[in-house]
Amino acid sequence: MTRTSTSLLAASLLLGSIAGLMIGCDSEPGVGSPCASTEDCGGELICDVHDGQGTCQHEHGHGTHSGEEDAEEDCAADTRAEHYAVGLSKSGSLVTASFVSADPAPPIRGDNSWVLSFSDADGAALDDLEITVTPIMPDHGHGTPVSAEVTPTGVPGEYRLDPVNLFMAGYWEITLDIALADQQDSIMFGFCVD
Ligand SMILES: [Cu+2]
Repeated sequence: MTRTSTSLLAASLLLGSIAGLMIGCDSEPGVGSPCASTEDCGGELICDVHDGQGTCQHEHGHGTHSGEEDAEEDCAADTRAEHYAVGLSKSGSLVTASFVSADPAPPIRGDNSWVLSFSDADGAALDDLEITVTPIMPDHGHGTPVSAEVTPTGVPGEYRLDPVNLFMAGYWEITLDIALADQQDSIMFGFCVD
């Protein structure tokens, strides 16, 4: 092998592992990264595909797909999940976020488009927010490779989050990290999708 091809190979290996680290969780590169088949996932991970979107996962309850109905039943009874309604709101230390709409409603497995209204403790609409949306499945230890775009709707304090990608049936926690001026807040909604 020539020197050039060796360093090219090293560079591509390095790039590959960086990409894996960026997508996966910090301790286990690979978990949550997109895949077409199990060969794309290293080690003991399997490629878990739902609705044409696959991510590398540890073999968990529904990894074989045979236990999927059980997972749904468990999830419907999950006391952590909120019941979606227009006006459903959660407050952090500074900010309150309320649902203006969800499309579809209630949230489903797959892509969701949400509009939320953000206000301060006095109920005043908050603009110029920087909002990061992070959906995870706490019981499976993974997120989604699809990131939601956040755009102001034009109505004061209102932002559209789209797509909120909840690609697997079960319980999801969607965390909104909010930066306003020099302060930070965080709000979490939990939903069960099937
Ligand atoms: Cu999962």
